[in-house]
Amino acid sequence: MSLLKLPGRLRPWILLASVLFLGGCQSAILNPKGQIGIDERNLLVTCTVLMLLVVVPVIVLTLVFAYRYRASKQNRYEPEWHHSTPIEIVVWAIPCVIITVLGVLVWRSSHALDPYRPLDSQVKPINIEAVSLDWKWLFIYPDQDVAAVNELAFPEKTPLNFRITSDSVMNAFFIPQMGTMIYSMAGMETKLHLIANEQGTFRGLSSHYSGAGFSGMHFNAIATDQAGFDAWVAKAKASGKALDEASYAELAKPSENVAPMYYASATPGLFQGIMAKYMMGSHGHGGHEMLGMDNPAPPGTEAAKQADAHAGEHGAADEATQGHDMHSMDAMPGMDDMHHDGAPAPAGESQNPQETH
Ligand SMILES: [Cu+2]
Repeated sequence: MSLLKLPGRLRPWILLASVLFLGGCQSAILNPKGQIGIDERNLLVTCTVLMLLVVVPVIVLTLVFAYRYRASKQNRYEPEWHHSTPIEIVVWAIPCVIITVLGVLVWRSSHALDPYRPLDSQVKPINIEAVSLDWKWLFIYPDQDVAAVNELAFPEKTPLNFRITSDSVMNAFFIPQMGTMIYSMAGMETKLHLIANEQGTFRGLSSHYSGAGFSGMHFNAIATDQAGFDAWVAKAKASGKALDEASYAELAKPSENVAPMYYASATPGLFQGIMAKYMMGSHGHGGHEMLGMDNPAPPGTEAAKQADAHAGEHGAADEATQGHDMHSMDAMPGMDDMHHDGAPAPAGESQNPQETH
C-alpha cells in the first residue's frame, strides 16, 4: 500500500515514525563501530530508558488525571484527605532506586570509559600524535615514522593510543563511530584510547569551532586489516616528503579544505616541540628554548591573536614584576618546597619548564 493511499489521519504519524527510524540509522553515535563507542551507546540507551521509567508515567498520569478529574464530571469531594502510604512509597522508592542504579552505572562507566585509561588488549597498541592546526589535522606515527594530514589509518581490533595537542586555538578531536570526543589545546597534551571493532571508513572531525576554515577540518579514519595498514604506511613512505621543522612551519600556515597528504618521515620530538613553544615561548620568557621551537605562534594565526590577547591581560607594568608568577606554582604559598627542594624561587622567574597554566 502506498503511503499516499493511507487514511489522512494516519499519514503524519507514519511520516513521523519513519523520520525517527531513519534518523536512528544515520546517527553515527547510535551506530558505533568501536568498543568505546559501543559501550557509550549502551550507556546512553540504558540511562535514557531508566529516566523514561519516570518521565513516561508522569506524562501519562498527567493526562489521565486531567481527564478523570475534569470539571464536568462529578467526583467525591474529600477536602480532609491528606495521606496515602502506598503513594508515598511509590513516589520515594522508585526515584531512589533509579538514582542509585544510575549513580552506580555512571560512576563505574566514568572510570571504565576514562579516555586516559589504556585499553585492555593483547594486541600491541599503535601510537598516534594528533595536532590540530589552522585548519587541518596532522597525524604523526612515531613508531612507523610517517605522518599524514587529514587522513588517519590503523588496523582494526588494535588499540590506538592518541596524544593530542593544538598548534592553534582549542579544537576537539572526534570520530563519532569510535566514541569519546576530546579537546586539543595548545601547550598541553590530552590522551585518548580508541579501538575499531571492524573494518570501515569512519568520518572524523573537529567538533569545536576554531575559526574560518573550521568546517573543512574533517578526515577519514580508515580501519583496515594489517596488510592494508602496512600498505598505507608504504604509501606515506613513497611520498618522499619529510616532515621536518621547515615543512612543518609551511604546513602550520592557515589553509582550508586541505586534501589528505602524507609524509615519508617525521622529525622525532616534533610533537613535544609544538607543545613546548606554548608552555614558555608565547609568554616572552627568555632562556627556555626547547627543541629549537620556542618561537611564538606565527603572526596572523588564531593562536597568535589569542596569545596577544592573553599577554594584554597581564599588563605591561606587572609583567615586569610578578605578573607571571600569578599563575605559576612558585607564587603559591607552601608550594616552593615541592618544586625546588626547599630553595625559594627567585622572584619573577619560573623554574619549572613543565609549568603552564
Ligand atoms: Cu600568562
